[in-house]
Amino acid sequence: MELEKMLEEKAQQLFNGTLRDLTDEQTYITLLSVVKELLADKKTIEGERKVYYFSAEFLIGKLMSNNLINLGIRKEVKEILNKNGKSLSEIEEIENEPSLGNGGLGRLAACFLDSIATLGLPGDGIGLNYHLGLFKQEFKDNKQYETPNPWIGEYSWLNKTKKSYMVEYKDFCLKSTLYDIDVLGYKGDKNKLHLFDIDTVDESIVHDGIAFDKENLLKNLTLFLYPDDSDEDGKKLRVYQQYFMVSNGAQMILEDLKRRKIPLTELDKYVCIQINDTHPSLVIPELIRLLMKEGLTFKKCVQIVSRTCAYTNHTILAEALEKWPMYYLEEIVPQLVPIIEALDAVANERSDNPKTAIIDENKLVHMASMDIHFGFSINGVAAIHTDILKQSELKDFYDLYPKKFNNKTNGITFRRWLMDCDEELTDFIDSLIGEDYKTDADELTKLRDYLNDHDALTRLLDIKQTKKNQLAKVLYDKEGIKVDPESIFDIQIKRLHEYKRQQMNVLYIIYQYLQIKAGHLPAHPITCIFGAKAAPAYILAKDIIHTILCLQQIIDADPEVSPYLKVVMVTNYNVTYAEQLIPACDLSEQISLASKEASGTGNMKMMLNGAVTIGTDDGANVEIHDLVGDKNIYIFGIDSDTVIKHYEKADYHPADVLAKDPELKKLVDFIVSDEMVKVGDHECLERLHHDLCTKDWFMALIDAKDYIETKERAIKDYNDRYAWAKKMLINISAAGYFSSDRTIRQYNEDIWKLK
Ligand code: CJB
Repeated sequence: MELEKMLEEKAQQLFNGTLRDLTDEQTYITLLSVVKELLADKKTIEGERKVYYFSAEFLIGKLMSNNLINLGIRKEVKEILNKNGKSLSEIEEIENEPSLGNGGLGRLAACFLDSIATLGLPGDGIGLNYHLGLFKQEFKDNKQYETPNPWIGEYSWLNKTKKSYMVEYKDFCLKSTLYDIDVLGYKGDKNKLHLFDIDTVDESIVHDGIAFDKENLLKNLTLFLYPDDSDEDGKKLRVYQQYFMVSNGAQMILEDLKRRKIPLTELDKYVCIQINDTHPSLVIPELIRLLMKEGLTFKKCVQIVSRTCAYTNHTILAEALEKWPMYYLEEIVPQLVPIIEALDAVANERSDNPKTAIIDENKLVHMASMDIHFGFSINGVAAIHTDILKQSELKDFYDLYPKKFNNKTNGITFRRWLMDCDEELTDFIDSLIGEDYKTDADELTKLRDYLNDHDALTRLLDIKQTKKNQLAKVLYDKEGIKVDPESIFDIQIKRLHEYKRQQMNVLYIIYQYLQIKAGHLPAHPITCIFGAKAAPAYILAKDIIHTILCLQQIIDADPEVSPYLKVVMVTNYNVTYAEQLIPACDLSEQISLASKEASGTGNMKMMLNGAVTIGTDDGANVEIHDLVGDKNIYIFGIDSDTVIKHYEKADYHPADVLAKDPELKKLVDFIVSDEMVKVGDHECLERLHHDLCTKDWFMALIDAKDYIETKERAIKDYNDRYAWAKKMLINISAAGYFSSDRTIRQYNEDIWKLK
């Protein structure tokens, strides 16, 4: 049936009216149910062998626009709505953003699902249906507060299925309910995202922000993503969640094999499980347990499961490599304990190196170690990250299993991160090189032909200006903040973490503020935009947010400074915000301490949207640097080998740096100046100041001077608009490598081997 007729009929059926009469909310519901029907009619991707992507996070973002693009009907829907007095973008505002992820790891999983389906590969996601997901961020008195983020509501993309499994814990069983979300490939067929849940979750137990009774599992199991783990109950809740996810997933996979009459001994021929970081690692002992229940020997099960599971490592930060005390497992899932002990024994037979043991001398179970011994592939997420895994972080494992290690540099889906978020740029690229790049991203290199085309460069600058104007309006509407759209938009958006060094950006802002106060104006006015959530129990991260918000207030109130420098910390940064910020970015801040950012994917998104990067040679920045060349990126800072040596020798002391550099000391001391203390909380500011002066674990002070100088150079260069436009075009033209379609092709060729 014709689309318009479908929408009218649905409007009639649901609201007894015509499209024209409906409110925006009714229009959204009408469109949602029509699109869900269109998705339901789509073919499921079939194949003998299938990948299951197990992940604690799927940061999928709003789905309407993406589904319309992948169905190939966005323009048509827009026109139909316009004809009826409505705007698609206003209708899309109605949709709640699913709150199923935190950062790059979760967004990567979402990009991967899009690319897997787009390439026509059979592959589903397996995760949990968190009712409140990650908290919602609010600011009060220049501080972050957390509140619940309910997103499901009466109408959503979730489809309740009839599938249900019993998950056994020590003292009780939980019955799951499975919800599915259709994942449609671009102009293709569909896969599914499976989200497990329980029916008894009770959102009303949450009080005073996001506090809740951590022991009441029937009510809290799937309430939050990453429930506060600063106490023991919180840590155990995470284990309950992880086991719930993997046991359901494993049972579903085995049930499917049985339905297809495939002997379970052939699991590895038909199924590949990609373990996204260590949160789903319990799938290994759980699968072994389930197979043993079917009568297979332990030895046989280990062999099958080891050929089925592959592990992706996303970080070298020790705190993120999970280690669970054995007694938690004894208390929660005792049925896995003998299996994990037996796996540890196998690992110890293979190597007597205590560093590769699964259970250490403190009876901690190292999840990553289990993945590496009993997975057939271990990958890092950018070239430098994989090298660091091989050469230092996981060296003992690499020596044991050199062939298992491989690199898969991350990628992003161009459907969301170009076609959806920047229609103007997409149309412009279409007009220059056609549309083939949408399925073959390497085609973007053809843009290089326009490097000396004055009209094309002018148009590129115009589009960036349009996106900046749009963002300025969003910031005004949402935050009540006025920014100058002619200023440079310098953007750092990512989880708040010391290794990402938002605090170093703070030092730049202080530098610029003091310069302006001293009468030295910047080469161009600059707006420094941040978006970041701090984990609720991460005190220093919250102190950094506090410092940024205090600076924002001081600068705003200072008419001498505010025409030239502006600081904006957006509230509740999420995927939807990212879609508005990224196309408007001039200067992309990727300033982690070299060696610490496994890859980064925001760096790729901004590059694709014509931003120029200022960054360290870290993560995927290294590959961006290689692709665009020295002149089209601003690289600064010490390199990863130097960083690693500092850690080995423990010879970095911030006090030494400050003693040698009084100018830098002035910047650091400003954090606790009278001006700051007047608007801020002395304790928070003092804590950050003290940390920087005495610890500075991520070496912000080593790189600060180079960073400031490099940023000043970038700002100066920005004034030569055509030279800058060339840098922009080179960045866009080189971004094809970072399509997640490329990444997924590589996963498939080297690891999954699906047809
Ligand atoms: N990452 O977002 C997270 N959460 C974690 O717990 C560990 C790592 C990020 O994963 C991304 C996807 O691979 C990387 O690009 C990013 O560098 C890393 O921090």
